[in-house]
Amino acid sequence: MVDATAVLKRLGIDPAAVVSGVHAGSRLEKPGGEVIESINPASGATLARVATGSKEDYDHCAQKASETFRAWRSLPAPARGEVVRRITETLRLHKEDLGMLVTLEVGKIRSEGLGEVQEMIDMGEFAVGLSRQLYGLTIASERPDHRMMEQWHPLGPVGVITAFNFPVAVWAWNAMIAAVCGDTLIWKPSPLTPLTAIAVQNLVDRVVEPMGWSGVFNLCVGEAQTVGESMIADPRLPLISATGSCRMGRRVGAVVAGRLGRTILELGGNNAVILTPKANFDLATRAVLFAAVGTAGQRCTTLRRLIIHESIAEPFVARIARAFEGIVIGDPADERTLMGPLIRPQAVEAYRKALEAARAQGGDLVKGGRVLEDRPGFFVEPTIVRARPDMPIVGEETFAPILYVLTYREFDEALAIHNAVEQGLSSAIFTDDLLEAERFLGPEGSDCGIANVNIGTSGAEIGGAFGGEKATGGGREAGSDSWKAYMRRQTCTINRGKTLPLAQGVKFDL
Ligand code: UN1
Repeated sequence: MVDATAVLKRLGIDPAAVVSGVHAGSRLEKPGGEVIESINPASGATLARVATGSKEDYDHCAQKASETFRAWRSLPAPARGEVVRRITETLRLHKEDLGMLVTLEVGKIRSEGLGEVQEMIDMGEFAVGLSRQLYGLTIASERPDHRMMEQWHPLGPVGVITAFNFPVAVWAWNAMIAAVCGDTLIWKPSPLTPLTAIAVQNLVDRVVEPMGWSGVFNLCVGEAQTVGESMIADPRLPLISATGSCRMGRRVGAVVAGRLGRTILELGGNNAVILTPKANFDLATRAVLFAAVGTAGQRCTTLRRLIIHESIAEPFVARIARAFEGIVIGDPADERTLMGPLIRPQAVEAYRKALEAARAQGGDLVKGGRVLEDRPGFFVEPTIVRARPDMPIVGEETFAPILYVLTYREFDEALAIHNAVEQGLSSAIFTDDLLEAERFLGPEGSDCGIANVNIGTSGAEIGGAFGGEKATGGGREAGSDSWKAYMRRQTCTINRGKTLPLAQGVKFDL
């Protein structure tokens, strides 16, 4: 048994007290919102109670973030990078405990809990390097003795809304980049995972307080209706970066667009693998297992649809079904476990309902399908359903380990099935045929933000830009040039001459 109290205490959380979920520069002793409970989904037990923020508490955070922005934006970017470097170092020192807290609060298996913290560390290191870059361009000017350039300035305080399933890594995608870009932030984590957020905030505070930079990173745990709505409507925040469901994204997108603010939206996925007869089946088996069952099917990048050539469907599905039998479901803190619980009873209900719908719409259950009611916690079996692409349930993202198997005859049909869903996050093809792979990656191939060859749909590295198209929201976070969304671009033209030539040959002489 893990000593949860000891883990929490080492991360600055006293589970015997009501823990404050609001840090506006420093911890607010008595936030005014409701008190919520953090539940361990593997046991149903309460880990701690958390006081959430009221609208007024949110306002405090926004004020602090705005005030601090005015100074932070003028600190040279490499000096901001030094703050991020120290935060990253602190995360590295607390990787074990923080990873364990992810396991306790989200139910991720040990290796995935640790992997999540590693993703934060990777992000921090990426951001430190970036702090000495943030490159602009010089552009050839058409006017004599003129120079044109493009530079990037800090944008402002950023609102960061994260989901339960990557409770800390997605904060790092945003926070590490925003900070080196000269932005401050207010973080609204999922109310299902307040403790991981508070633990991260405590670690960050330990670094930034002595450096005089409290107020760069602010935290406001709270409900969507209070903290979330205040945040998205707040004109002080030029950018809202939100991860969650398409429904949530539609609301955030509409409200922020209404005030002509910017958003980065990372919403639902309905990710597929196309498996062709030319695939390496050993590789494909392992990839399908991790992508479909990893994190108990609760990643945005989870594999939900297997689009397989009809000639190989029977044996391959049998092979996957056999492999499912070897998956140890149970206590995520136990090193042997491969699949932990779902996050809460509502998620179990959604799993049950999706299977009911699949059955009613003509799907065939191949494997799994049971809720494991014989134990405490919110456990279900990983499940395979033979389905048809036109079944409405196949178009939906159910945050649970349900894999729909769809068959195809012609390669073009596979691509059509692949792209025929609302969402467009992650995708993959398994084939050793160069032309099939290249067609998948071509403009008429996968319409997703992430497209892989001989790799599953989940588990992206931070170096690339992460995000998707269509109903996934279009935002990009983490690596590549995602940082540009956190800055404002300025085009500058400088005249070093003594005359004033006008662009486009316009004459305007007295
Ligand atoms: C998410 O599920 O919101 O690519 C993020 C992956 C992880 C991130 C998932 N690196 O699966």
